[in-house]
Amino acid sequence: KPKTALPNVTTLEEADTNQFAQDIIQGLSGNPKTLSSKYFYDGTGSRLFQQIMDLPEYYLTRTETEIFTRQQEAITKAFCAPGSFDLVDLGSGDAAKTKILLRALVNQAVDFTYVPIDISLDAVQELQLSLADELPGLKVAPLTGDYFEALQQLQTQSTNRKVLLFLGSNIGNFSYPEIRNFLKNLRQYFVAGDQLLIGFDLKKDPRVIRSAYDDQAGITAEFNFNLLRRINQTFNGNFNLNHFKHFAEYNPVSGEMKSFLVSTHNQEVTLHDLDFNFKLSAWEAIHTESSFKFSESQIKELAQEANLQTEYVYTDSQEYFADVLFRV
Ligand code: AVI
Repeated sequence: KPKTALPNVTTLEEADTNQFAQDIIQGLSGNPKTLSSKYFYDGTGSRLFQQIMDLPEYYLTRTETEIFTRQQEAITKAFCAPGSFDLVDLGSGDAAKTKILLRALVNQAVDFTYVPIDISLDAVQELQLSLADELPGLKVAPLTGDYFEALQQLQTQSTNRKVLLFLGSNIGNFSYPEIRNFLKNLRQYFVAGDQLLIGFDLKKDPRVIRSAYDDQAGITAEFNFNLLRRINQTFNGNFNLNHFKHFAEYNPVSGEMKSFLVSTHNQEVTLHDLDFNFKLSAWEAIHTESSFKFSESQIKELAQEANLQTEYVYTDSQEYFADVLFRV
């Protein structure tokens, strides 16, 4: 990808190809085999995810949009303490949901700066253009790259109070130890009075959850396959996509929604540029993603462990999803 940026986008590190290579070799050498879902999001992957968010089965985006649409006043009021603040949006993407809150804040003439942070430079640039068009008065200071590097960068350029958004159940793509670690790391960038609004997908009818990750149109399967396509392209590999099946399984005890690519044949795959080859047995699975679902008590427990105060829990009419506001 070209390393170009709009003049006022601060570019941190490009997705690190060495790290990608290392993670792939490690994941495919292990037992069970794994690939990290953080590598889903190249250009094609991000476009497929946009399509997923519009699928009838994928309730997450719609329910969080409902929360923001119906409760925008309460949510934005809860952000506003005296003085200006930075509204930091981790993994902003196209910010479709955040824009509901941004519009409400702009309409209330609140003094704040919007700081979208995304790993994808393309996404941040597109967002910046669309915001200039849709909310011309808004102050925007985007950052791209790794979340924590971006937060570090933000420390050097602003001393404003922070309200951090981590929406869309992105937190569900972390394991519990990763969530604990993430919240602990975040705390380093906060001072007393800062706030966090985190979107959690809630436990519900297991069938509703499973079909969100195994849609009729097969877009989620494509999204999963795209990871193999990306590896083929990046490292001159020969994954044969016709020799895999997408499979998604939900465990209602652990709340873990797991996605796999299952090998339909005994096969050998070579990633030429990495001088790496490995074998897959027939029906051996590669675990590609976990999307955890939470109960309210699990959320409160995580908050307590991270020493965060739970201020409000906003839910949709079906209680499918919760946006929880925490205070440091
Ligand atoms: C980005 N993340 C919250 C999505 C999820 O629901 O875990 C990614 C996704 N995977 C399959 N469908 C959507």
